[in-house]
Amino acid sequence: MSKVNVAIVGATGAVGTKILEKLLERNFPSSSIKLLASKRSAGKEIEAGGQKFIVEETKPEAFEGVDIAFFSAGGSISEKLAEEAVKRGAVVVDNTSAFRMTEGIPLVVPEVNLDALREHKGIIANPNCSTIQMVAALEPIREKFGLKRIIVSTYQAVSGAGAEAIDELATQSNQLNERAEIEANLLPQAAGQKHYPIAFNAIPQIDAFDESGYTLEELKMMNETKKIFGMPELQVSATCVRLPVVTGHSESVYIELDRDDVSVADLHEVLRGAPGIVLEDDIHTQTYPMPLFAEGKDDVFVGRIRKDREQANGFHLWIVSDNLLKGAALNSVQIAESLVDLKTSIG
Ligand code: NAP
Ligand code: 3JM
Repeated sequence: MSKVNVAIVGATGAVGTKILEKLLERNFPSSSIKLLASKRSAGKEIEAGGQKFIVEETKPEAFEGVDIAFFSAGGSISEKLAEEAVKRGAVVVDNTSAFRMTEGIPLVVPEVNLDALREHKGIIANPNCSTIQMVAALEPIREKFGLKRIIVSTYQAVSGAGAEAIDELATQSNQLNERAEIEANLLPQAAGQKHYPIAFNAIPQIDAFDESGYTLEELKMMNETKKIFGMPELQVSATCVRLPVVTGHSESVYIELDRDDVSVADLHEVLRGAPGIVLEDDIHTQTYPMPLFAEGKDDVFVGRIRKDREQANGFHLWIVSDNLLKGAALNSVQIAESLVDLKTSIG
């Protein structure tokens, strides 16, 4: 397969827009790119990389002749249309949570488990944004020293909740500046019973609650991490929090290794030079990752690495990445690039 026909479902959204940008920026070998969204956007013109694209409505017939279809329009759209795309010969790279935990569907972060791609039967799942940056940063450590346990707290940006959530933060910030009443219509969850302001706040709920008391976002991180690492026995617990940051998720991660003879310098050594990872860890120069500076960058940034003072095999890390890039669009495009390279069963 040399050149491929591509479709992006959800092309007008926060993630879809970045998928198109990344395809063009990385010279993805496409012979055509079809932009798909809801009926509301049909006919809309989008300009990117000096080219003009016209958005079409997402219908089963739109996938005729498509080789690779990126889906990022929500789980229900993927559930309804991904199989329709596969039926017409496309390989689907799905950005939603619809198929991530389905047995037989690979859940891929290329730096971690590229080989899983070979097993695909038409659909490949892209993990949750918070999962991707965490497993990408932990993989070099896991590979060298073994991993027993992860406890993570996230500090997630509003762009992870879509284009409307970015607008809501901007509107509320203006309302606060003007001493006007703050209107909250979307977060933590559009379909939820209550909405809270995100401006100057921290909301400890992302997605709906499960009976167990965890949120679905937390369960995604816990379950997806075990699947990607192929370690059902790994102990993982997550707390996911939304912050008034536009783009860039941050994570405070506590890990326990298989060994208790590892030093901070050892972790620095394995992370330095690891693919897609940038070590920013020097307290003497106040060097550590921050979301404002990760925005627009492809890498996962790691810093504030400390050995736990009581637990010999315990370490604390601070991991930051652009949630729309490595957390979503870039990882999807890297999956598609690997598909082309591996010349798997498409085209
Ligand atoms: P967004 O900014 O709200 O965009 C939603 C996109 O879906 C828009 O293009 C929208 O088109 C389209 N859409 C809505 N209803 C549709 C329909 N009935 N048929 C076809 N397209 C429809 O959201 P986002 O942040 O880009 O996220 C989109 C999805 O990607 C999320 O729901 C989530 O499942 C997934 N996501 C994944 C990751 C990740 O993998 N790490 C991260 C964030 C999001 P219109 O403009 O026409 O409404
Ligand atoms: C990130 O409406 C939906 O199905 C989308 C919910 C959503 C997801 C998801 O569950 O697919 C919003 C933002 C994600 C994600 O990546 O898991």
